[in-house]
Amino acid sequence: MHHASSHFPGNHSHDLWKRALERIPGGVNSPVRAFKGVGGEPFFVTKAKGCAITDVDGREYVDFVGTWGPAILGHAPDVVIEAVREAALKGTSFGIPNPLEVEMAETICRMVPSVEKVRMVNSGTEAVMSCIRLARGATARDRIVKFEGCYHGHVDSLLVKAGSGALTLGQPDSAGIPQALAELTITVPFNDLEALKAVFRESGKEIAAVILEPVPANAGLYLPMPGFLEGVQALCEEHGTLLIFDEVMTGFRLSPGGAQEVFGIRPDLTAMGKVIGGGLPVGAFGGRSDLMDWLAPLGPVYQAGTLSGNPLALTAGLAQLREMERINGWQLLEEIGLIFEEGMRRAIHGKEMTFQRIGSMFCLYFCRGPILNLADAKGSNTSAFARFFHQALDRGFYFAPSQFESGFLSTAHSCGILEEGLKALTEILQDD
Ligand code: KE4
Repeated sequence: MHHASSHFPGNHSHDLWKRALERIPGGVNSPVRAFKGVGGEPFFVTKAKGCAITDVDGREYVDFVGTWGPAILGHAPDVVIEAVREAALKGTSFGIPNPLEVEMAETICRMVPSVEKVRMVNSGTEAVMSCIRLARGATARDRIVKFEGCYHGHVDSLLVKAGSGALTLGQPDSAGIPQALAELTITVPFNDLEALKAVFRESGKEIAAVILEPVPANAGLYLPMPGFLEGVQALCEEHGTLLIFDEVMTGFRLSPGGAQEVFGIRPDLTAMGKVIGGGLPVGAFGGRSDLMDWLAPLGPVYQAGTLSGNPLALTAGLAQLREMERINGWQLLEEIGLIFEEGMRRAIHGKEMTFQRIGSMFCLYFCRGPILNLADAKGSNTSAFARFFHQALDRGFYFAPSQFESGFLSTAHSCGILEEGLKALTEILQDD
């Protein structure tokens, strides 16, 4: 395995890594950062601006991850930094209603029509966890259906993998998840309406909700086949089951209204995050008023959070959303995405590789496509991916350190930067 040249003497990342391993499990605060998927040691970043990130040794990289989604305008956009700097002078947290909470709620409901009421939380996981509890409370049903390959944060009920067959009860996908809980979650392959129909035939009246990433971006990136999302929605409606879209990554990125606007589907509940925090800790969940009114203090479904609606996080998120609207960032992202896609398709022409993209989200798989579900994605040659990752990194281009993640473009990825990146990637891929 080719390892990044992170071992040259006086390499501060290496020193930090050794210390991190002493005091932080696996040296990281989130597993994907540990480079387990690509080998080698992670580098430590001290600064990020636009599409550039700088490590502790002063090396600069072009960032194709963008902190997994929030950096839609690139890192540290001036409008966000200025707004946060000003807001910080007025305090960082009140724990008392503040005007920004009203503004953010109105903004989200304006941009995402299916969301009539919304509650702020502090991470995507918390947003999804709250949707699950709300769906179970409002329907008085316990079962949940999810799709293989979709990741919804580290929610107990959703760290569950398919049992031996799609219809069998879920198996925990992590230690610490009680079997009794895992069994309430049924997992079926994405893009497989027949499997979902079978689950509904078997357990329809017990299913509180079906949750999915409308565009799965945690197993690389693959897309719903035509009619799939509509089929899922019809089955939910037929059985009184709620439809939850996890748009933590796609929300406010694929369009102002997220994937649900692109595909014309109105889910009952939506989990959101990332972009609306401008890089600060934020999540949100929302949907039909009659469902959201089940939440405390109005209704019997409890949900709370000390830092929910935090003024700094909402300042950053509102500044980012406003700027995206001012420059019509979504149009720009599509233009940037097209340039990148054309270049990537030329670079991989005739090779055992597949490039998939929607808007500013993409994945380069090291196997033949199309990739339509997790089983297809698992066919990728992960050693080839790891070699590509390190060759790109050595040339100053940072991609997600795992084949099973999505890449992200931002409005800061100028034509010049893209050309440089595509030139380097073409050289790397020619050598293979
Ligand atoms: P957080 O709890 O990490 O804020 O959000 C969880 C989550 C929920 N739903 C979707 C669709 C998500 O993609 C995520 C988190 N995304 C990962 C990227 N694969 C975050 C990166 C990480 O885990 O460090």
